[in-house]
Amino acid sequence: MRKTFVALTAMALVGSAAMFVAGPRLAGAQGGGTVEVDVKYNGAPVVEKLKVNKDTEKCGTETAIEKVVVGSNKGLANAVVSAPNTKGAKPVKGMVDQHGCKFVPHVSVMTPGELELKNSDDILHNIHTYSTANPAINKAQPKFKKVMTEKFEKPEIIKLTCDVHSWMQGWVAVVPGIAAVTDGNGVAKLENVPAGKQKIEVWHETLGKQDKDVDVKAGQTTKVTFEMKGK
Ligand SMILES: [Cu+2]
Repeated sequence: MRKTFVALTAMALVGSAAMFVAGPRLAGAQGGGTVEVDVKYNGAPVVEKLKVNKDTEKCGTETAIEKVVVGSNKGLANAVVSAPNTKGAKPVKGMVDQHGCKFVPHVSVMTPGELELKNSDDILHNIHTYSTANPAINKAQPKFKKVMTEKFEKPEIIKLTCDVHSWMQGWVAVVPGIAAVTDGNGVAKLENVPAGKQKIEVWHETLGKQDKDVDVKAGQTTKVTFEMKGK
């Protein structure tokens, strides 16, 4: 009975997602532009190294907690870039793997809906979120459970931790608009952003938040640079 219900729900979700994608994509192709966001940080990288003494065959004996990752040309990695007020963003399912006793990717974005949490480590993990707008999750994921699906319906930046491995930390940004995460060079591209004045927001786990208004032009790439300040 439960299986049937899950299958029907899944079909309904796939169906509505497909319809949802078709509409805005057409609109975007006609009236959208690209916003290329450069996030810079003038300070030093912050990486904390820790000795590990648990599940070392999967986790290794040392781990690095990368709080501030700075690449070439002072580019800041792992920053969430978004146009939070854009309507009809293409649905993006959340996807995070627990691999080598780390959340991979360390920072990711999703539209409100489902997060797929993988466990490719073959050991027990226990996801623990500090969400407040969404129900908090504190759930064991034994080694045989390769995938767990959770729901985050409300916009929020959620911290992920693991109660088995205290050093594990990750972030999932639930954003209703168009969003992306900066790469190793501090660059992220927002595609199909509706033309006109749009608020562009940047968030980083230790360097905080900034926003700027950008004039987006249809069929063109608009560049915007943010300088994050140390705390
Ligand atoms: Cu874990």
